[in-house]
Amino acid sequence: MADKSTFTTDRGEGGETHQHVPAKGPHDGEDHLTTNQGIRVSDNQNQLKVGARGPVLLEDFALREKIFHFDHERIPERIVHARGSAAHGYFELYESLSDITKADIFQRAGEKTPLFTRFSTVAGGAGSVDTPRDVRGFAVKFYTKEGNWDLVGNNIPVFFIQDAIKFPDLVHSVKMEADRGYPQAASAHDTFWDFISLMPESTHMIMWAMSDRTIPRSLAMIEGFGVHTFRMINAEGNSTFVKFHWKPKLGVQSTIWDEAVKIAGADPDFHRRDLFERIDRGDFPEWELGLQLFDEAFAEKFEFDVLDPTKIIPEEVLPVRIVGRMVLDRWPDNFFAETEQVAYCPANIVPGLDFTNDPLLQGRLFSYLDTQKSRLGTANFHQIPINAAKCPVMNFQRDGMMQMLQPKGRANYEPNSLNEAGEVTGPRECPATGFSSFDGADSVGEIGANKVRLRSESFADHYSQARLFFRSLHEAEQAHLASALVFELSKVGLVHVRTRMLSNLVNVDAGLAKRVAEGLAMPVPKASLAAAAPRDFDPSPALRIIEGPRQRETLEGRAVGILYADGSDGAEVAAVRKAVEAAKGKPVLISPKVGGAKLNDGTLLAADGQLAGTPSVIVDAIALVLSADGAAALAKDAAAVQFVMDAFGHLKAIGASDGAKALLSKAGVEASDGVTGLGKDFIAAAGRRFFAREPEVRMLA
Ligand code: HDD
Repeated sequence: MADKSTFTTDRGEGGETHQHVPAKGPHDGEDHLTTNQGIRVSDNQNQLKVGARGPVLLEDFALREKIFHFDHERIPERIVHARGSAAHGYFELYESLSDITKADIFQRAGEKTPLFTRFSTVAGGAGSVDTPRDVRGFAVKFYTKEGNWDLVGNNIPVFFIQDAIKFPDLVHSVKMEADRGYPQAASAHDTFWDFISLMPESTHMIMWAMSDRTIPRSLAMIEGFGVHTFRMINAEGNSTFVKFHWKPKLGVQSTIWDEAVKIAGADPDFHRRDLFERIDRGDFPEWELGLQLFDEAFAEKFEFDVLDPTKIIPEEVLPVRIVGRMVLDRWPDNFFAETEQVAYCPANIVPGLDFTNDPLLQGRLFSYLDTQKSRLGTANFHQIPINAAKCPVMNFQRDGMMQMLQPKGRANYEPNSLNEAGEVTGPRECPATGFSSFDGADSVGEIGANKVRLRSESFADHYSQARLFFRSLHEAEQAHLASALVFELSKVGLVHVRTRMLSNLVNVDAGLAKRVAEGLAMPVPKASLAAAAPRDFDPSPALRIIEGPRQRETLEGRAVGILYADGSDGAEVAAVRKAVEAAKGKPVLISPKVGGAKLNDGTLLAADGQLAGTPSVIVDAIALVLSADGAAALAKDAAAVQFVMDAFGHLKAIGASDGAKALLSKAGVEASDGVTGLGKDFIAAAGRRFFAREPEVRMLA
């Protein structure tokens, strides 16, 4: 077979000859293009035709195989959490927990366990934007020496519903509406609020969903929660209850709603890109693993049922014990092979951990295994490298579609006596080291003797913790939450749904209900019937972001946009850039043209982004390093004016050179906290948002 790197195609018209030269490659080495059957491909540019202008031949197997494979490239997207981004990393244990659990991953301080973590939105499809108002999935697959442990949580510690049987209804209501096929990735529509207003148990989760938690600044700045109460079992077989927490090293930070909406347009992949770039530049995202550990006596006296997934245990009541950290330090080689094919399942746990009877968790234990078969097409999905355990896997499960293993020998059942001595061949069960379930012998594990379709009375209080959450927030966050409710309910056409939702809100907080009703220009209805009267608890500062224990006002891990143009002072640009880097921030150079601008010292400084394509919503603070002429020119450019106006409206620090005045005044920037020169005070301000400015720039509920 001729190995042609250059060939000629006779176009057949006027004797004209068309030369096609494929890009140079290692054609004489080992890297030959082949079909999936290993046949070398001679031409990957032209299909086999009867003459240059003739029909295609069916015998072109290279063409047919390639198109056939392409036609089947997509697999069903996840029914929820379809949009996600993931990375590899490790878990490092700080201290041995051998007194509490026998799980191998928690035995030896300093030991690292590889893991793969996927973050996701819930409602939107795989191609939807990264920044809708939505819960974020936080799923971690630990490849432990005793098999895979999946901690499949969210960035919110509670859930919408108490029984798994309601999950399909919840998801149907939030996804695009059945008849019209919209809206995509948005809860602000009739069916969602219709369902929610009829499900009082969702009220606590709704408070979180309407709070700033659902519009995070970065995936590296969200908390994670295992939600359910689990058990840890030690070598003696004793059980300790546990709730899992992930605490981000960079602190918890959110965007402003108007900002999140604009980011969706500016960069639909905002969170994915951000995660990729952090890892790419070596700023590895990091979280600490925290545990809330408690015993039966605590569970007995706690005001709520620890099996109820719509309830938290406030950190002030039961502190979070930090036991290790997770570092994400490697982006997947291939998005599809890893991020798309990874199959999490809450039922994947290891000896030393156990479930509780939380009815939502119990339902999840079925759902995930089932969905993987549907998505990945075969019961052998566990053999895909990203899902494969990194410890020996031995059993007699056999065959099935896409079987990748070739087990040897005659034994495919157990017990057997197939070897010459008449003994069992192959792996055996092990009562001592195998996974065993806690015997349930405590008041939390107790199982009623009758088959019933009942919700426990102890799950009946739907409002007290919703109230606790709302009242624990900073006043700016309360205003955001109230405004989010107004925004969402304003998109609800069915007036009776809005009214019913307001009735539920009266049970949460009369002031909140009044603010939302005023925002909708509707009367406040009577409180809806509550199964249990709401109670008052001491606020939990750990629940607030602003001025809470997880807020970090720092430039570390944050970005500063430096806007410059022709005539800008080169020394000033350099100084701001250096100061941002010294504060562990990321400078982003922005100028009207990506090739750069000519500074006053005559040098051409290339930009990271073109002004029109790099709005201020993608950075945390802005520095305007402009000459008077430069600012006057930019004052006539909508992108520049919007750049500054948005930074001000999104409560960011603005540092400006003396020359920048014309642009500041065109953008309506007034003297305000956080509007500074370019010196130290700017760097000090740049890691913060100025919430006190908000009433000047936005009407909130
Ligand atoms: Fe779920 C995916 C988290 C309740 C059924 N869920 C999924 C993912 C996360 C969660 C993070 C994405 C995993 C990934 O990145 O691939 N889900 C939760 C949390 C819940 C919860 C924290 C409540 C505490 N989920 C829940 C219930 C059911 C499901 C009650 C069904 C009874 N979830 C699924 C699923 C998904 C899923 C349909 C879709 C894709 C997948 O599993 O692999 O099985």
